Amino acid sequence: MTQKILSTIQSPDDLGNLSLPQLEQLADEMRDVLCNLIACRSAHFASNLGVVELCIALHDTFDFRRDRLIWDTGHQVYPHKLLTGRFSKFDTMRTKGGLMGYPNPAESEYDLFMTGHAGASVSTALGLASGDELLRKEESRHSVAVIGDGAFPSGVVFEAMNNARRQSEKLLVVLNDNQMSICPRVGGVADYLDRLRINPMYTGLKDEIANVLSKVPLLGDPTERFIVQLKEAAKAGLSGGMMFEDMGFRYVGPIDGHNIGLLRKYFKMVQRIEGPVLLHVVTEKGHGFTPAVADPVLYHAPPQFERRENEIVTLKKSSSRAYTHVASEAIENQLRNNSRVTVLTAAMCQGNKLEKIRDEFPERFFDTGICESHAVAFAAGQAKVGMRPIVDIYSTFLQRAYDHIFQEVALQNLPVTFMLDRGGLAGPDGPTHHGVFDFGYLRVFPNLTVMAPGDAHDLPAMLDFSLKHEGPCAIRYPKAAAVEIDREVAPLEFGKSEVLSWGTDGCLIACGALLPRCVEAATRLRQQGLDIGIINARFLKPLDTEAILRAIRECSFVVTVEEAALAGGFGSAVLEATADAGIDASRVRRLGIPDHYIEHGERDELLADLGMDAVGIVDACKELAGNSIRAL
Ligand SMILES: Cc1ncc(C[n+]2csc(CCOP(=O)(O)OP(=O)(O)O)c2C)c(N)n1
Repeated sequence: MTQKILSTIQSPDDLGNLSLPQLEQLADEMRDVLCNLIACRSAHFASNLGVVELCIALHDTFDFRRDRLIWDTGHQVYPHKLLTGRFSKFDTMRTKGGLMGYPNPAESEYDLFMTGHAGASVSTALGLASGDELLRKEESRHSVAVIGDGAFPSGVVFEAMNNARRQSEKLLVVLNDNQMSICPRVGGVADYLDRLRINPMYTGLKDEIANVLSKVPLLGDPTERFIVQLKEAAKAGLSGGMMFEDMGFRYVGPIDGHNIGLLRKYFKMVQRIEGPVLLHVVTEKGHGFTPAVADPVLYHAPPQFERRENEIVTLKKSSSRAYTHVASEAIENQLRNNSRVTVLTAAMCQGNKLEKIRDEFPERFFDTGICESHAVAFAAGQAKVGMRPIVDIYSTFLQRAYDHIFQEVALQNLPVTFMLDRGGLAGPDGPTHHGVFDFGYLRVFPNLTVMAPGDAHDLPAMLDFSLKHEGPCAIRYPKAAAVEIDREVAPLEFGKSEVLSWGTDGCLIACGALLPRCVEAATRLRQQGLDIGIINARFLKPLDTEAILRAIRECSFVVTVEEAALAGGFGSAVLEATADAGIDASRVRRLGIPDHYIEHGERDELLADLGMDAVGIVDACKELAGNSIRAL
């Protein structure tokens, strides 16, 4: 398909020149571009297909250079990028230096916040509206949050709604209800939305509606009439949404989110309503591409696929086994062998590879929805009465639950196991998803044991250890292929590292899955005449000070290697221990994530840029070896 219309759209201003059929044609062209992208590389897909018409209608009605728009989470922002001047760069999506897969203010004035975590849109939209109102710009601006039904039950959304009535006149929350999170949505709010869908306004029990609405005179301003109609329908119990109405929102909908004409009409109407409005829009995840509609879970962010017409696709799955697989198999074993073990995910059943576990152990599997804070506090409750909960949450999303890790778990010394997937650089998702702060944020809590497997052998042993340990534990591993280092694996011992070898010239101490790169670097250095030892730290907390300080005392230099922020991370812990022991730390070099946000790109590319691949580790060692030779 040629993008005859899309290629003429430089900005949303150009939409105003198009007729409704042309806008519909534009929607088809945008879908085609989305399909072409996924045929090149893995990216978010079904959610984007679902919001094409919604996006067109929003940009056609509002002026988001003046009005404010926040796409919650931001994974469904591709159509928005297509309409806001980024079509020509679209094929660079999610590649290093190219477009980001999430909103990015550096790319466009239409992207206000860089986002990637779910749930904050209503708060930020409310803050924008409140700020605009306080600054009293001469024209009033609208603030719009578009939020999916998966993100909607996040606690923070209700915190925002609880405050909306008092704080803004011009807030529109568009609830994009496609009945899916990544997996089917869960919980009481989901049931409530299902009930709203059977409301006569949506199902078209026109007689009933017409009967009530016929009381409203047909004369006068259409918006006024619309508002009176809404009130009449509410009085007659037909409009639904009373939960939102009771919270101070005018509830409108549900309406068909694939009908551009209807969407525009409703947007124009709600623009004129004073006070916060919740517009309930029903869409289909994957709309317009049959395989994605049939399997929206797989097509949420599918692997690259080959496209043949609209029906037949071949997915190019990666063959390598990832740490996530190793973790889910280890969890499954524990569930099988210990009836006290439970597992919790916060809406990431698919990402955490827990589907088999969900189906086999439904009573001990808990999907809380995108509610990480609740998941952690809930696990604490289970642990208190004698269960052994495993909280399986991506490193970056666990940040949401920080206070509960502290108060409900660590402070109580409860035996909760945290499995932090995607610890380290998350690749093409970029800065919102890199799990690089966890070493720093976990290390500060008394009682909490923090481990990072050096390779795939370590991970099941760490889980086993944690489930026998009387206190909370965290195990952190990356989004990467699960490499196994060929060695005689030392049994896991509390607070003990594994010394792979002692070297006479220097020592590499890895905390986590960059260990294989250290092994590779040491091999290369040996070929160049340097004898470098390797330590697999295994424990970030408690730190194996005995082995680590011995290395610092005995070797000409030590390099610590971690895929985590240097600030507060493993290397910091080593330097603290060195200073506490009164040892000179000047020959310790730390490799890790520097004090800035890391862009998106393939993990290997990013590691190479940061000097954290085997080449970078070799270079660091050679430089230090040169320095120490000169110092003699
Ligand atoms: C705090 C947080 N937890 C988990 C995720 C992972 N995640 C990304 S999209 C998504 C599903 C969102 O569902 P919904 O809001 O309904 O949007 P849809 O994809 O259905 O359009 C999840 C769980 C996240 N981005 N942020």
